[in-house]
Amino acid sequence: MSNAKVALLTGITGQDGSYLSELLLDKGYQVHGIIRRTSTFNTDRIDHLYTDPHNPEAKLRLHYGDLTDGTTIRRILEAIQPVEIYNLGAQSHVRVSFDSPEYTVDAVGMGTLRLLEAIRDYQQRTGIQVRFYQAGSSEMFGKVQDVPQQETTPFYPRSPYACAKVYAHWQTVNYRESYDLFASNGILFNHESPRRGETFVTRKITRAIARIVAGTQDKLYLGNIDSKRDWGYAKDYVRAMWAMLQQDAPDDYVVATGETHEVKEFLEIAFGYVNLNWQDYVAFDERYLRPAEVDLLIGDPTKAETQLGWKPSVSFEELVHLMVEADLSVLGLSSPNQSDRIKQLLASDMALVRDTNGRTVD
Ligand code: NDP
Ligand code: GDR
Repeated sequence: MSNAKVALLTGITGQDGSYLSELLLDKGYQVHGIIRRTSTFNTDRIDHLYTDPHNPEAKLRLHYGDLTDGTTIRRILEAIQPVEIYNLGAQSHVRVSFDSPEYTVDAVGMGTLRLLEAIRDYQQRTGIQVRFYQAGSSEMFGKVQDVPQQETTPFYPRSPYACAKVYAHWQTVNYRESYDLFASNGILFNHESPRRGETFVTRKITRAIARIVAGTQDKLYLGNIDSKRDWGYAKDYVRAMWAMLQQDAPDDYVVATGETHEVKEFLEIAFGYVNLNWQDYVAFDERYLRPAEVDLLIGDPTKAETQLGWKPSVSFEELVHLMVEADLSVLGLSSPNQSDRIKQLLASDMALVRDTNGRTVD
């Protein structure tokens, strides 16, 4: 019988799920993930971590389930008896949440409640304390009431996704205060990586650049490029999630870089990295506008820095270069401006970037 700590992740197949799994496995955890049954494989981001489950030494195990299915969540919890649960699962695309609000709110809002209810019952019945991490978002600040945004800044959500995250945030606080659960909210600002979903603006841009350099794409259609985001590196941000659950007491933390940049600046640095001018390639398509936009996000990470000892390790420019370089390398290309630092970052990250060159994404 192994003495490894057991962690359960929802959203293990996503960007953050893959980095967090790597971190937890490195620390000696037994990691269990909930995956959705899909008609095609959706485990590309964690395939490099997976070993045959018949091997008793296997440290990563996967279970079919869904945040919209409370019975299965309860069953998995009872079966694996985790001491830490990271709730990363979500329909996480803000624009799509306007198209599918009911589903988004069910998975993001009610899904969190289902997990909290399962933990509450499990903890009361067994006396085993479970530590819970809720993946909150800077989108909850929406139409911002303070600049920069801190833990005390009031929320003003501007999408079905953000409304559901606010609900999940307050339920997490409510369960902490009502049932003595160790439940912490991360309020994470945008974080990106070579593993970022292909339809978020950063990856859409870097993937398009690789295709433009390869000669298979000539235009990139975008929506609002004036909005400003506080963008960090996802691999840095999962360290903060873990640190929150190692504290003496549960709490809520903003995780951000403290810098903000327009989408336009991202374009300029990304195209500049392959010696191209973005204005020659980017065109506007109103399809990518949102009914309500979040214009400016910039976080104040002081509390995470002082209490968790957390600091980002990758600058905005390095992040952009890394993402472009990763998408180029999938196509067998590289930038003439590649530095040793980017080579190093790429080597420690690239294992599983998908070759989506031929795939349709929007
Ligand atoms: P991704 O979109 O990359 O991953 C989402 C994950 O959730 C995937 O594993 C997906 O599974 C899973 N999922 C989707 N719907 C359900 C469902 N109904 N039941 C169970 N699982 C489901 O997100 P990220 O990794 O970028 O983000 C992780 C979490 O952090 C999300 O909750 C997101 O909202 C939040 N967040 C993200 C930020 C960011 O900048 N990345 C910032 C702040 C918060 P599948 O692979 O099958 O689709
Ligand atoms: P966001 O990320 O909405 O901040 O949510 P996204 O990359 O989708 O948008 C950032 C900004 O870029 C503008 N934009 C476009 N966005 C997309 N996706 N596609 C386009 O073509 C496009 N053109 C312009 C957007 O309008 C927006 O202003 C992300 C998600 O990961 C959430 O789950 C998470 O909670 C927040 O970050 C923090």
